[in-house]
Amino acid sequence: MALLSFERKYRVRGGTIIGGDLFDFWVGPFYVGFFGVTGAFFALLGTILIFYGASVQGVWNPWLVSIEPPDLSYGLAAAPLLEGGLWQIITICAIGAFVSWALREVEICRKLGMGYHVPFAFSFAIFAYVTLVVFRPVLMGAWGHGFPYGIFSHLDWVSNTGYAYLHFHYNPAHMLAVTLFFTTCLALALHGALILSAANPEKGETMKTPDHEDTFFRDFIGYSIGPLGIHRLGFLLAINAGFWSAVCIIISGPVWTRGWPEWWNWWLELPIWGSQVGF
Ligand code: UQ2
Repeated sequence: MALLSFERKYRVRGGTIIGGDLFDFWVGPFYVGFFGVTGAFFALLGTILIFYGASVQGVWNPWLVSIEPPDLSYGLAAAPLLEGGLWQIITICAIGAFVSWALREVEICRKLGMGYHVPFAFSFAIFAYVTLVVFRPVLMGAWGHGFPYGIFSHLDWVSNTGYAYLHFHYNPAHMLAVTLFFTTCLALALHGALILSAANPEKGETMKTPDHEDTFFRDFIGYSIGPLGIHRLGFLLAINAGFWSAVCIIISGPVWTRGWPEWWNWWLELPIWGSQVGF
């Protein structure tokens, strides 16, 4: 079906979760919907508040702008606007905008009669963010455990938080998450390269089909996961990378308070070693 006739067929009313027909329209190429309106509201308000914070601080170098969370002494209370309150409102705006974006994806899926795989996948990224700025701070008793909203300042936070556990790479969930991120890159590099090699031929030649793609990997390693399978694999690798990232930070503090290298003492404490080894 040509794009224009496809759009005439599927750019139709319905599929909204909330608001009925009220916001069920497009602005140019963009579907609006109730969640397009809430998303625009939260994104705009959050952005304005970041600029307001920058102006009060007199910091206009984009690398150095930073909206800091409240001091730990505020605990889980609301802080004054310029002492972390801005960070708290901006966090609400960010979550509001991210969730609106996911629900707008859901409405578009419903219009098209598609599965919810895209919003489901995006929800793992939202989950990882909310773990950093809500779940872990709440479990540790202070909003001050959230990260600051700034380019260099959030890097400092990551470094400091890592060193607070001596060597974060010894965190077993961090190991899993990193491995999943790298494997996601491997899978996408293989997939992108395979598709380009088959579907983007030299001038004058015709493109190859999935049979060629399968045959390449069968010749190469005796196995092809298949053109649908590679997307299932990529999806699983990516959502697990996000999920285990959230796990690796939520257990740092709320579950394990000492250095991560020490966690591995369970290995030395196994009762299988000779008496002269371990403890
Ligand atoms: C494949 C296939 C594709 C692909 C890729 C493979 C025709 C177009 C990349 C090969 C992938 C394999 C063998 C899995 C690799 C495993 C990991 C954990 C990275 O067979 O089908 O479709 O794009």
